[in-house]
Amino acid sequence: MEQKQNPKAFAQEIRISVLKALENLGFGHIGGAMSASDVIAVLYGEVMKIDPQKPDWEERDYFVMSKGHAGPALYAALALRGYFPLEELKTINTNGTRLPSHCDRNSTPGIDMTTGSLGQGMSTAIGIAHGNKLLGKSNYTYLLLGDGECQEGQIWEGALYAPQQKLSHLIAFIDYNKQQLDGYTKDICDLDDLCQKFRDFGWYALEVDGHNVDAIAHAIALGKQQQEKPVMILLHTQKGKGCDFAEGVLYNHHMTFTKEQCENAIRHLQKEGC
Ligand SMILES: Cc1ncc(C[n+]2csc(CCOP(=O)(O)OP(=O)(O)O)c2C)c(N)n1
Repeated sequence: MEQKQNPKAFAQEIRISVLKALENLGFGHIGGAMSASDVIAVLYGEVMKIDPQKPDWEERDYFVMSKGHAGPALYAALALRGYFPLEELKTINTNGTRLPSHCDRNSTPGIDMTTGSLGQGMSTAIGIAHGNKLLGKSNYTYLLLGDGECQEGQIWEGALYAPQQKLSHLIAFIDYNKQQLDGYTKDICDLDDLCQKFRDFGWYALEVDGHNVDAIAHAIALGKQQQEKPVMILLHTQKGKGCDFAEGVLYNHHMTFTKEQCENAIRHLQKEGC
């Protein structure tokens, strides 16, 4: 088992590594990678029971990145933790790579589930959590959903099923950045009070500032205290957070950018520090 990382500094490293990785390509899913960097940093920096030397260790905690297009942020965290060399990040989304644009458990050390078709990660994470429960194991399954993704019907089948099975070792997050591929979620199919909706379905649900690493860690700790219900932590985030050419931009889901934009954004993140 390896050492823990300061999650605030780790989140900035993840953002910087994503930009360095995509710099040569000149395009990528910047918005949703940046909004998810803080929760990934908390999980892979201090919360999850993992061993980068043994990605398939059966006693590990599992992570399902259901919004699979944010793969680059997860790859950055995995590389920084030592699952594979940092230089490999530069191969993202190129021929022959182990790092396809969307997560693939058969390609990448440390990726627990193949994702990209939105909605499916809810079901697969429930399957992992339920399987581990049936085996009498105490490891946790973590799941990250997008808010636009929550417009998928499959999410709500899972929302019904997980409380029925008392999957208390399933801890889910929604990256509630209020944007999806082509606009604001409220204009396309409004999600309204998602926290209350999950409570009504029988989850232990709470909401926090998704860029406050201490608040995220505290919410996870609260979730772990209860033994009966699956946990849903709604993360209020900003799409593109921390990347100056993406933050506050409406169409920042999949963007093209220049090397100069990347370098400036990296400098900005480095100046911001932690
Ligand atoms: C089933 C399915 N329908 C459509 C898409 C195309 N798609 C990819 S990302 C995306 C928007 C997702 O928005 P959200 O879940 O809010 O992600 P985030 O903003 O956090 O990146 C869409 C529609 C898909 N991948 N899967």
